[in-house]
Parts: sequence; C-alpha cells; structure tokens
Amino acid sequence: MNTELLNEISENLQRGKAKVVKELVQKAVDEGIEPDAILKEGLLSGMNVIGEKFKTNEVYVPEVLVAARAMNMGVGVLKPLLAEAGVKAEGKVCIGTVQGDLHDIGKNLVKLMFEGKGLEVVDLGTDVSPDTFVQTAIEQNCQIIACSALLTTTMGVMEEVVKKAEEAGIRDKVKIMIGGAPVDEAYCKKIGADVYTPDAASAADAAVELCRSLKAAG
Ligand code: B1M
Repeated sequence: MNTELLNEISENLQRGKAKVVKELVQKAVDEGIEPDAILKEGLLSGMNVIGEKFKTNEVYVPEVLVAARAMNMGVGVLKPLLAEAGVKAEGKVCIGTVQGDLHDIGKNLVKLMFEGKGLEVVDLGTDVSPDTFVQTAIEQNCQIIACSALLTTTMGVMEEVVKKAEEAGIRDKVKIMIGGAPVDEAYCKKIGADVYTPDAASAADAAVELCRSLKAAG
C-alpha cells in the first residue's frame, strides 16, 4: 500500500488544505487503495493528530475547523465507495448529534457506514432535541434512534431521549443507540439505552443486527 500517499493526506488534512486532500484522496482511490484504509490511515489519523494538538492548546478552534472541512471533503470522495456495498434497505434509522452539541464529523461517519450497510438514514443534523428524535422516529417509522455526543456537558441529553421515547409509548418498538467519545457501555446501561458502540463501523453492524431482530420479532 502507498503509505506515503496516506501520510500526505493526513498531513494536508492537518494543515486544512481541503482541495489538496480531496485530490489526494481521489489519487489514492485511483491507485486502488481500499477506501477503508484511506479513511482510517489518511483522514482519521490526521484528525486524531489535530485532536491531540487541540487538547494541548497547540492548535485552536479555527485550525480545527479547517481540518474538519478538509476531512469532510475527503470523506465526500469516499462516500459513494463506502456506500457501494449497500443493498436493499435493511431498516430505517434517524441519527443526530444531541442538543447543545455541534460536533458532526463522527455522526456523519456513522451515517455513512449505516448507508454502506443498506440502511435508510434520516439525518437530523446537530443540536437535536429529544422531542425531535422521538417525533421523527414516530413520523418516519424508524426502527432505530441513533444519538451522537462529543461533550460531557451534552451526553445527558441521551437520557432525555430514552425518557421521551418511553413517554411517547414507542420504547418497545424503537431501539436507541448511542456513541461518541464521552459515552461508554456502562453509561448506555445506566440510562436504559439499547446499544453502545465505540466506532462507526461497529455501529453499522449493530444497527443491522437490531433491524433484523426487530423484523424477526414481527
Ligand atoms: Co470540540 N471538543 N469543542 N470542536 N472537538 C472535543 C470533543 C474535545 C474532546 C477537545 C478536547 O478538549 N480535547 C472537547 C470535549 C471535552 C469534553 O467534553 N470532555 C471539545 C470541546 C471542549 C469543544 C468546545 C466546548 C470548545 C470551545 O468552544 N471552548 C466547542 C463546543 C461546541 C459545541 O458543540 N457546542 C467545540 C467545538 C469544536 C469545533 C466546532 C471547533 C469542531 C467541530 C467541527 C465539526 O464537528 N463539524 C471540534 C472538533 C473537531 C473537536 C475534536 C478535535 C475532534 C472531534 C472529531 O470530529 N473527531 C475533539 C477532540 C478529539 O476528539 N480528539 C473535540 C473525529 C471523529 C471521527 O471522532 O466524533 O469521536 P468522533 O466519532 C467517532 C466515535 O466517537 C464514534 O464513531 C466515530 C468514529 O468511528 N461515534 C459513534 C460518534 N458518534 C457515534 C454514534 C454511535 C456510534 C459511534 O451510535 C449512534
């Protein structure tokens, strides 16, 4: 594999060179590098470096934003390829980043992987209220509500989503999945959500499993 090219993608992402990142990702695709490797070893590895530097105040919000834009440009090239494996809709999911939280890169990756597994996705964007998650699930007949949170100050909204779903009487029909850096398995259990997964790929596998088990249960 052309690791030099993947490093170049990572470095240009860190510098926020969106157009260059897009071109390099296309080049990597043309060279036959697996989309998954381009995503993980090029784009995500660059974003992780930025994340670490953000933590230690070596870079600030503007740098992170331009890197995020470059990430999204690169992902845009990979999107049709990652979705290629998709077959007939396995089920329907509404996904969003919870209220008060504007981080959407991870959520967008999860969405991509869902689509790649053939799930139909309603993307509610960021800053999504518990009511919106629940009303969308009802109105659009979603089998799964998928919540992403990146902040310790917003992860509590997920518990509200579980409560709202109970109040609306849909808790036995709709599964609630959670993910994002501050949450884990123990938190998932604590708030009464159904499934926690640590990354986008395992989220997609779990979502397909949930849709199949719901179908089997009638
Ligand atoms: Co923010 N930010 N940020 N930020 N930011 C973090 C999250 C932080 C950890 C940085 C740090 O201090 N080290 C920190 C949170 C601390 C905490 O709460 N413990 C933080 C902070 C504090 C903030 C602000 C408050 C900063 C400020 O203004 N003072 C502010 C909050 C704004 C708001 O949301 N209201 C803020 C703002 C921003 C930007 C706007 C500049 C930008 C977001 C741009 C965007 O998303 N469009 C940003 C970014 C980019 C980051 C970091 C650097 C990177 C996040 C990211 O996109 N990672 C982040 C530091 C870090 O993570 N290292 C940080 C890549 C992405 C692919 O990973 O989202 O974790 P992630 O998704 C993963 C998994 O978590 C999982 O799958 C994905 C990969 O496979 N996953 C799921 C995610 N959702 C899932 C759902 C699932 C399953 C899996 O099922 C439903």
